[in-house]
Amino acid sequence: MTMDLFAADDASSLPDETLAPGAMVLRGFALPYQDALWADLQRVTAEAPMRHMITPGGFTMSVAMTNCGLLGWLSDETGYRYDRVDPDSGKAWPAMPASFASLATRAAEKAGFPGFTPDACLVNRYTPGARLSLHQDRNERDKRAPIVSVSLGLPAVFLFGGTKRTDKTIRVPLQHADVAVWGGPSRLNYHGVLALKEATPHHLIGGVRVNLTFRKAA
Ligand code: MD3
Ligand code: FE
Repeated sequence: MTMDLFAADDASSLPDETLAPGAMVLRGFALPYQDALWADLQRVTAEAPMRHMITPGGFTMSVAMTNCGLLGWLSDETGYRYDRVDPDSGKAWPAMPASFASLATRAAEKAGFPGFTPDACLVNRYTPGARLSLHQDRNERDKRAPIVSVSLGLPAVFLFGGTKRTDKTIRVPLQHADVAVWGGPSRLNYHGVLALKEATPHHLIGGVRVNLTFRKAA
């Protein structure tokens, strides 16, 4: 019998999957949005450039970040928090583009979380070698809302663990335009991203990986 999981027109080449209760990967879900997302991201980064934040432990993060929406995620010597003001400009973060918000709402709905209206979008940019060590996302006030993440550009390996740091982790490959939704019982699971490998540049995004994470932070 011939498997039809990897049909020729499935750009992601991997099937959608539920990783744990509340955690779903929607393969290629962002493909119809990719040009709008990329154009809108250029406007966001023109206003709030990517920067390498400092961890509370005094290390410079290998992942470069910026934000859009009402609230932006920040790290500095004093800790992690959300703030309405970009400390580099002293101004509010750029507004969340409509293309970003509608993709996030539709993906959340498909994964079983209707009515998701994010007020924060953290933009992460990985160059080869950049990584995100195992952590929980717990700075958001409303833990009932899911987090939606959109992968663009080079592929990466995502580490998905349990609710304790020492729980077993699984490795999940994430490709261009894959969208993941993390909510319900998975909302506080530990997770991270392995060091990005050098690869042939993506035709739209180039030789980097960009991840958009949508949150309800207020
Ligand atoms: C699993 N970013 O910015 S988002 C982050 O690819 C972050 O840049 C990763 O982790 C990235 O905090 C992955 C995926 C994600 C976000 C929240 C989660 C996975 C999650 C919350 C619970 C479980
Ligand atoms: Fe995270």
